[in-house]
Amino acid sequence: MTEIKRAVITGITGQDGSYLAELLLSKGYEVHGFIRRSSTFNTDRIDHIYQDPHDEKQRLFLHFADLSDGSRLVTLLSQIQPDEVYNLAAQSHVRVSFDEPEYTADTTGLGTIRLLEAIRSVGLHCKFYQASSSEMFGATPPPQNEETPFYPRSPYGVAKVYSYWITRNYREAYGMFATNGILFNHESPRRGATFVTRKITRAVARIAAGQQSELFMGNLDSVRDWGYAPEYVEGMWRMLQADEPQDFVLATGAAYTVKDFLQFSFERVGLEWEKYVKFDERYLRPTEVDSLIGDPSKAKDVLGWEPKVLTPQLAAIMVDHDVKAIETEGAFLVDTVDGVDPTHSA
Ligand code: NDP
Ligand code: GDR
Repeated sequence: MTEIKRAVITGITGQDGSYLAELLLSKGYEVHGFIRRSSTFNTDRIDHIYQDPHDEKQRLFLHFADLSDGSRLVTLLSQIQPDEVYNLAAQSHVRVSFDEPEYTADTTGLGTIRLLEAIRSVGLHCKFYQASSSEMFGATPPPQNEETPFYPRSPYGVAKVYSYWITRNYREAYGMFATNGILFNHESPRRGATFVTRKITRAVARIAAGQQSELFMGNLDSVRDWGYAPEYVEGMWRMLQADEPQDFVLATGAAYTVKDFLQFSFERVGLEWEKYVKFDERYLRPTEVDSLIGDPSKAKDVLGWEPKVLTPQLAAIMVDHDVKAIETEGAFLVDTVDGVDPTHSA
């Protein structure tokens, strides 16, 4: 009988964590998700895969653990004895990282060292995946690949650079199978509502339904390389199945502006974006990342990973989902006055 593989996912309640949990369960893994305690339910994205603890065949287990709490990480890892650890938890919003720089450094940066130290001190021989980001390239012009120098432009980007290097350091110092996936923007119907793509597609659905008349946005000229999240979590898994621990860029290689994404999304419901979108400087960042376009050649050559969904199709998938959600729910279940975040900064 083959041993069941055991994986830990931090950030399992996030966009990527939920898709990765589905993928690993479909591959027969036992999955342990770390979630943080909240006064409201934060498990919406994984409720559909929740398994009753009374079920003898249960393979999804949830544990309270915050990346700010190192001793808890030690306790859980020594109990679980995982084969693979995916570190996806982070304060992941770039604009918010300017409001909360210290908290972002603590979770997005120091959280990684707490997890790596927990693995080392427990003496685990597990593989480790770090959710690194194209935001680390920041002001360095595209195309960006594994050799491109970092020039982060936000407290978030700086914290991710720390996590990138500490992951490499543990690989080199202790021989750990520790890998950085340097992922460019990837989106889906599960994308958080304050990231630009989902903010747009939710607004499009609301405008089409007559529930909203304006959409306030920041810089429409930035260039991004938007891929489809379910394909990117497959890439994460492949990185941990490689012969050696290495760092990989995952991207589509195609470039679009925020304006392009607006156009694809509004066109999907037969509307012109220019009639609805208004500028609001609150959505600008003190320093912007102008252009991120990834070169995923290494992932293709070594891992056989290739993205299929490109940005125009991605916008269609997300708009269709949000239009349907409004038709079935009447309105989005969680909503604020104009469909954006309550602080009006993200
Ligand atoms: P999300 O913001 O959707 O999810 C982040 C997850 O981290 C959530 O589960 C959140 O919990 C959890 N979390 C936040 N703070 C803590 C903490 N202090 N302790 C424990 N858990 C915490 O991000 P994505 O799924 O989009 O991204 C996954 C990872 O990949 C992140 O690290 C992100 O920075 C990185 N990344 C993302 C890219 C993208 O385009 N999506 C591109 C490159 C990197 P809760 O649900 O309670 O908020
Ligand atoms: P990003 O994603 O900063 O690239 O980080 P986001 O969707 O927030 O912004 C993309 C670009 O759109 C511009 N923009 C706006 N952004 C938001 N959120 N709201 C607006 O109203 C708005 N108007 C214009 C931004 O200025 C920016 O240029 C994401 C996160 O998932 C990170 O965790 C991840 O590491 C990177 O992608 C890769």
